[in-house]
Amino acid sequence: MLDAFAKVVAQADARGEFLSNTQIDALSKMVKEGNQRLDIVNKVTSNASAIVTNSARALFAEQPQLIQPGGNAYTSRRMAACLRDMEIVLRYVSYAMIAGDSSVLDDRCLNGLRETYQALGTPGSSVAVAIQKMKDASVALANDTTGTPIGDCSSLVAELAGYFDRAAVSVV
Ligand code: PEB
Repeated sequence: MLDAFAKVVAQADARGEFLSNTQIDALSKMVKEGNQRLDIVNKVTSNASAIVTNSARALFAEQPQLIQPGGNAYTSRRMAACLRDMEIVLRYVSYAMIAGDSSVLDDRCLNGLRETYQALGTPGSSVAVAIQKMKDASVALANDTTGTPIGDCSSLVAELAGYFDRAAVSVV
């Protein structure tokens, strides 16, 4: 598991070189935006339960067959597994966001997930829709400047969206 700093060190060390100016500039930008990054992670983290529940509700409204007899979220056991899976993905996205690097998400959550869903007979495409809904909710929260100083968070929001996209693509 790497963060943005460890990643750059690993890359430079693999070449036996000092950090490049480009690498230092990118890290410098990351430090400057540190408080905004923390705010975004805090918003996602403190609203995790609402993000998961609302996204699940929206998924089941669009794909009601999932909660009908024979559906992949039918019976409270499967429903619980589904909500838990969504929460796990959101949690790892929040870790990637704080680290500024996707490796924790890739290695500990997404690696092998598509195959797991295939083996379980759980529709990966529906999981991807659930993840996209969590992305929309999280991006909306990150863009909501109520009560916070207005600054340009667009690159951080794009980074956040990118982690969700990465997760969604990996299960289809
Ligand atoms: C991944 N999900 C399930 C299982 C595993 C995961 C390993 C099988 C074991 C179990 O049930 O606990 N676990 C999960 C994950 C990590 C992990 C992401 C990462 C570290 O360790 N059902 C639906 C929706 C979708 C869903 C489409 C959006 O209708 C999910 C939620 N996951 C779902 C369901 C099961 C499951 C298991 C229903 C239970 C499947 C079954 O037993 O029939």
